[in-house]
Amino acid sequence: MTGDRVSEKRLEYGASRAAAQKANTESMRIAQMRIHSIAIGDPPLRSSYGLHAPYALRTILELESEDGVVGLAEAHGGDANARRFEALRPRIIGADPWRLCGALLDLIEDETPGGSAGGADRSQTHRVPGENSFDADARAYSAIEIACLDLIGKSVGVPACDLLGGRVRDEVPFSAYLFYKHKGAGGTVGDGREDEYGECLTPESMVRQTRQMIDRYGFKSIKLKGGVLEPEEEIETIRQLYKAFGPAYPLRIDPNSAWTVDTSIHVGRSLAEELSGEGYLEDPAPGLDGMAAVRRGLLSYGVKTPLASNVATTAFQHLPVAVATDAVQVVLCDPHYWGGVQQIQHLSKVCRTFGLGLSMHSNSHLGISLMAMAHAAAAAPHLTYACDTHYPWQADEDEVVVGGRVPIVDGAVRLTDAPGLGVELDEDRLARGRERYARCEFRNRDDEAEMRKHVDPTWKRIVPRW
Ligand code: GKR
Ligand code: MG
Repeated sequence: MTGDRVSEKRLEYGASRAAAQKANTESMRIAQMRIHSIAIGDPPLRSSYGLHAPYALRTILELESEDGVVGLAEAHGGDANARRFEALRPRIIGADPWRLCGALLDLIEDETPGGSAGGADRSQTHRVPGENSFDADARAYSAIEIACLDLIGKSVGVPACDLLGGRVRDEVPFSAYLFYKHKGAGGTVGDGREDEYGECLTPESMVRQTRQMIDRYGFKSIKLKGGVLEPEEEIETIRQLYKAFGPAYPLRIDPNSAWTVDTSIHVGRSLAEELSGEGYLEDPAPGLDGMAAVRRGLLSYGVKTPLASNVATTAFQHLPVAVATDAVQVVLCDPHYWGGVQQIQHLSKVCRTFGLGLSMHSNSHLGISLMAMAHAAAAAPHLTYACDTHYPWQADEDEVVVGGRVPIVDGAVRLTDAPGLGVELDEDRLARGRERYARCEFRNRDDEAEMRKHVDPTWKRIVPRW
């Protein structure tokens, strides 16, 4: 082809592409955004942050195209998160969902020195540093990306994970997520909800909790939320779990920075065998410095248990130091605050490049989040551990998707050919979630305050405590 023919062809191609895009964008403008603040029952689970309130808060986001297709996402809850979405409304309405994430990239990519993309170290608190912080932006971006993928997937009849190059697995494994807990099932106080697991504050009751969860969901690995009892009692809990389930069921323990470097090394040494194989020690001590010191200490005793993190490592910006100091060997990603599904794909590649493992973090959530997590995991080539999920702690009566709870079978969520995330919103269930939100007193998560109300009026979060 001569030079002229080539440019003609380019022009033709450009013209037809532009026409196709015009047709697409005409039918694919976002016409409506609905933000629903809901409350869901949550049992009195303990962690080093304190105590879960009887309700966990979530935001359900709906993006509807002009032709009536609705994309869904589930995000952190409470008034501040809802306001963040509201503030973004002018950038969302009228936008093309195929292009929206590109147009909003500034929410996750201000990486200039002193720029907003810091990603909070969550050693000290769960709370987002500020409504207009990078964390708040990254959370909002994540949900918008997921809702766009759902909307696009439902428009073209393709599952969300397959829009992004194609799934690398059909089944996404999750682990049994164990918590020390008080008696109670959460939800409306005194409404007689069944407390499936009962009080669990001893090693023996934790073995029982694990058995119940594994019997019901078929999980093949186990994570214990620690940082609640004296370290020796938590060591004993892991030992009993190992006796009952190991080594076939890999074990992890996560005290959310409750231990000093010395205590972390002591626990790591004491549990070297129990946490071996596909186990890990998650966020034992605060900060990347603390984690690096724990790693050095453990290696000096020949203990190679990997250190995992979703507290000291919450954003890409943490990775250079985490890698250079060997503070973290397994990153727990989370599509809810790492920037959605595509950022998890990028993270997966980065982790592989630097020889890090990849797992997934969770917080109290419903089925839309579970499906977003499953699609993110399915689209991430290098995912080396079963993901966390709080889903077993939530009740069917709080679920908002059509048909009720998403099944976890043999410890895994199975991805089908259903378009988008593969779930639809049930309007009645959603309305009940909104009512619960209107009725309940909570507007943000404050586990420390709950601890003072229900367990110990003098309780304060001390990091590290032991
Ligand atoms: O639900 O109490 C909890 C957990 O402690 C959660 O908030 C953490 O963010 O599961 C999380 C973790 O792995 O650190
Ligand atoms: Mg963790």
